[in-house]
Amino acid sequence: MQRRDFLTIAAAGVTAASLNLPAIGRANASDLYRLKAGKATANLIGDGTGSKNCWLYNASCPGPLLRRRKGEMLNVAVTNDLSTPTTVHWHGIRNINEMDGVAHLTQPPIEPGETFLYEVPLTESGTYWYHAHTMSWEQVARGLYGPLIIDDDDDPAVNHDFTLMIDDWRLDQDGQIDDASFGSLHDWSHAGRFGNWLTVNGTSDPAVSAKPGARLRLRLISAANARIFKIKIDGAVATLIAEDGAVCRAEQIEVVTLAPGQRADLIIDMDGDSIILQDVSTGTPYPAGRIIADPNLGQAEISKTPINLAAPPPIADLTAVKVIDVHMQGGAMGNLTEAIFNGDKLPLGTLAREHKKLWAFNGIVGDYSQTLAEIQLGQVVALDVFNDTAWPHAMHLHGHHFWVLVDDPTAGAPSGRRDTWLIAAGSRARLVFVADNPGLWLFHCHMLEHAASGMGMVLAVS
Ligand SMILES: [Cu+2]
Repeated sequence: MQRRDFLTIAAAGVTAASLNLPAIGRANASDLYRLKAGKATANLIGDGTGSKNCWLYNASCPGPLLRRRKGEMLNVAVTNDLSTPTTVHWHGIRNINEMDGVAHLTQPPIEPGETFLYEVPLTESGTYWYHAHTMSWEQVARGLYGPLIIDDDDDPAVNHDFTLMIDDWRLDQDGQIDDASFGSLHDWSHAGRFGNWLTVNGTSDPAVSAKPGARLRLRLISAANARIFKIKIDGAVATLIAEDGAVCRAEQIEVVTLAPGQRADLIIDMDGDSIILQDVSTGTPYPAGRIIADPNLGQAEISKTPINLAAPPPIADLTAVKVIDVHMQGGAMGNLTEAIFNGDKLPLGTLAREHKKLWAFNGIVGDYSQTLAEIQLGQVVALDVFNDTAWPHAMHLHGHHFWVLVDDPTAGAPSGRRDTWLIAAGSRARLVFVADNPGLWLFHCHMLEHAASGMGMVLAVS
């Protein structure tokens, strides 16, 4: 919270860039995508400065758009051209466990020079993303992520389908990624690593053209390490149709809150000249992209017809629910005095100084070797999460989507299922899911610094 304002470096002279993402073709024989993680330069500022110390997939920022249809396989050969191990997580996908991309839990890390073949069944449509899941607090912050869209025959008809991947980067005065601040104990014990430069699809305040009168689908994806975006939409009425890839009850919305890892799908009828997107999370509106009506593209008929959506599924039967309490403590200004780490009870100061651990679930510092609960396959589970810390946390469950129940009716529980849910400081949420996917699944904070310093454990479903 210390650096609330984005830097103003190179604020002038930024040229409009397209919102359109590069897509990579698939090799015809086996429908195989290829991603190579490597060091690359990204034009984050947009004036040609070039941020040279990025790590990207296929030298693209964000990584290439991967697009498949529901029911297909996603086959991706990931080559590690970095000098450090990596893996790829397919965020929000109800994946088979050995393809989930969590190093040391679901697969060995992909070592430098190695290639790993991910074969992911796609059982649900919607807006997802992929990102590094090894030292993600650094690898995602350097740009190792990209969008993953799964189409469905039932998708609402639109004239344009735009994906907007939003990120904040911490850049130094030369426009380079601020290397020195990686691993800052202050960030790890507070809100996480906040950036000072906002990009949408890898550039600043991009603009894209649309047919006047078009119906648009906007797919917003947050790739931030820690910042909670609030994206305000001016110039048209937006209807929220899906969150975290899953259909929700359609509702009109002016500001979309996106915690790290979350997605929101909107339908917008373009009946004016332009649509302006701004991040208003800091109190000072910050440009986040524009959609401009261009008569040269020809007129599109606004379909004033209602948006046909399937209803979100009703919540699972809770009569035989297995309740798992998750008491989250730790961090700065919290009430955690000591916690168990590798079998020893240690004071928080020792944990912080000697082990860089700051957070605990139920008095135990979390990591991928800690089992939070063993769950029978098919069981209905409620994670009763109490955020007993001074910070919000974006809790992400691998391999499943959950319904969200909250005590406070004004807190606005979603109508559909989520894979990532923001829990405010001092509040509680009940996350309900059917454990119908066997394997070892992480439940962790998607503020990536928090995950690295204790906010994550394993749910073993068998
Ligand atoms: Cu957190």
